[in-house]
Amino acid sequence: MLKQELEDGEHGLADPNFRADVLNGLAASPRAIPARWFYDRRGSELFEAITDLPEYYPTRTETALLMQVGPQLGALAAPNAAVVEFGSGSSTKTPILLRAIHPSAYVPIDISGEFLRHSARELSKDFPGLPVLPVEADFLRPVPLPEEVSGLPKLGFFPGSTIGNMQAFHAVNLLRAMRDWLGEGARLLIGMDRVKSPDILIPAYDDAQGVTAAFNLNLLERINRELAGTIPVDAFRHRAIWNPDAARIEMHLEAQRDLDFTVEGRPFAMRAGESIHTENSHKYGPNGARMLLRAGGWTPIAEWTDPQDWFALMLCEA
Ligand code: AVI
Repeated sequence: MLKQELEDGEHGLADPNFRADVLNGLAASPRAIPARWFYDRRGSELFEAITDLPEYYPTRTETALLMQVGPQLGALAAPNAAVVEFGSGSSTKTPILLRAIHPSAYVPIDISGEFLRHSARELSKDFPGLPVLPVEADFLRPVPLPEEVSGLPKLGFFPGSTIGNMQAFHAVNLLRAMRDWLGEGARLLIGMDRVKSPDILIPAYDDAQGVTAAFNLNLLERINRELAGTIPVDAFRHRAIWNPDAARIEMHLEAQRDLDFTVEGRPFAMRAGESIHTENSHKYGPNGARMLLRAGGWTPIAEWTDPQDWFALMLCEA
C-alpha cells in the first residue's frame, strides 16, 4: 500500500502535491481528491482497522488464499528468486509468501521512507538470514534495484487489490512500470478483488462500526490540520456506492447542508447533497483481470480464487 505515514505534513510542513491535489480537486467539477492522501498516520491506522472488520472480506480472503497456495507458489517461483514487494510489507501476507518460497532476498519498495525502514527492520527480526533491501521510491518512477539482486530472477508481489484503486489507464501504466523495473523473465503475483453482489460490496465499504466512514472523513481532518482548512467535518457524511457501469465501489463525502469553508485561505462553497469523490475501488471479473494484466505487459500463467470467487491471486510472467 502507498503509505504516506510520517510524511512532512505530520511535522507541520504540508506536502506541495497534497496542497495542489486538494485545491485543484475541491475546485473541480465534480469535486475529487485522490485516494492516496488517505494515508497519513491516522489514516494508516484506520486502514489497518478496516482490514480486521467482519464486513471487509478482501484481507482475510487473500491471506487465506496465500496460505493455501503457498506450496504451489514455492514450486512455481524460481529457486533463487528475489521477492520485490510494491508497498512496504503488508504485516501478515509478506511472511506467508516468504515462508512459502524461501527467496534469496526481499526488496520492499515504498514511497514513505520512514515507514519502509520500520517495516523492513521488523521483518528482518523474523527472517534473520534473509537480506532485506528496502528501496524508497514512487512506483511510477522506477529507480535501480539494489546491486545485490541484479543477477537474480524477480518475483514482484502486489497484494491487497491496490491496483483496483487506479483507473484502468493508470493501472496499465503501473503494470508496465513494474515490468520494466523487474526485467526480463520476471514474475508478478498480484491480488485482485472480484466483481460480486453489491450486498457484499457495500457493507465492506460502509461498515456497521463506522470505521470506513472515519477513514474517509479523516481526509477532511487532514486537510484542516495540514492546509489550515476550516471544513466543518461534522457536516459531511460518508457514502459508498456501487457504480455498475465502471464496476467499482466509489467513496464520497457528501455535504449534509449548504456550507462554506476555506483551505489555505481559498474559499469554497458546497450545496447540501453535493459530494467530494475520494476513492474508486475497481473490481474485476476473470476476463477483465486477465485483459488488464496483458495490457500491462504481463501474461497470466496461474490464478487462484477462494470457494466463493470473491478474490483472486494471479501469477503472471513478463
Ligand atoms: C487499499 N485499497 C485496496 C482498499 C480498497 O479496498 O480499495 C482501500 C479501502 N478503502 C476503503 N476501504 C478500504
